[in-house]
Amino acid sequence: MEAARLQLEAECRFLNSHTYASFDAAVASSGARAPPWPSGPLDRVSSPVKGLTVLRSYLSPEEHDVLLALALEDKPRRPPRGSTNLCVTCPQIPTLEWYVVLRSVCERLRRDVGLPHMPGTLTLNYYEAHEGLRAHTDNPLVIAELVIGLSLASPCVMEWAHAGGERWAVVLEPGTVVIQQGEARYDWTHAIPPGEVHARPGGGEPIVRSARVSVQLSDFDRRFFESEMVQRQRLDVGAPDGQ
Ligand SMILES: O=C(O)CCC(=O)C(=O)O
Repeated sequence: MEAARLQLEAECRFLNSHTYASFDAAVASSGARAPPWPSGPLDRVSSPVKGLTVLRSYLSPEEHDVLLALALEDKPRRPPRGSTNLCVTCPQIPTLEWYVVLRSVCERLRRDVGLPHMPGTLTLNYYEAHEGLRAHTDNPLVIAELVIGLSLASPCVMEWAHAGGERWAVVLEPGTVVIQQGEARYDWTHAIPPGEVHARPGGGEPIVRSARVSVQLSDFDRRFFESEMVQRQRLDVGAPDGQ
């Protein structure tokens, strides 16, 4: 498994360098600009989860609003799916508009927390107020180590659990950035409980949820997109019941 994971990391880096070269050329000729970087101190949440970085209020309001508008523009028209959220994965960052702002946020993360590179696959998660996400660890044979999540639109609680029984929970406010590496990525699960109200970890006013979006950057093995499962889902997108 270790060899497969290392090969996946190397392939993703190779593919990314090609994708970025063509995007960078297009950005330069289009004159597209990302929102200015915010100033102010880094608000880093301390946690017992090794390899996890949680940065509160990391996105500027302008970055937040640009990303939310892009995510809502790209939202597939499908009915809510009960207790679990709608998730869309794009093999590459789909447009220049997405690239410009995500590239800028990743450059800032490199400056602030030493982000090693910008991942090249975009996953959008859409939640209705009552929807959650089951406890899981992102599959290490499909997704490389580095996973970055940007929280948008409304707050929720994310729960972390270690196989050894340790647990931790954190509020993800709009504008929070979560980076998973190392143990956080491989030895802990993360989940968002369903329900329109989340108890605040440590007590205090409960969180009344509304629709939420998360933008995730990671490196997927391209074989995933060729897999039968994904091809079947693609064919199903236009099905009459929308599922
Ligand atoms: O919505 C989030 O913040 C987390 C999403 C996630 O964990 C996933 O897509 O695997």
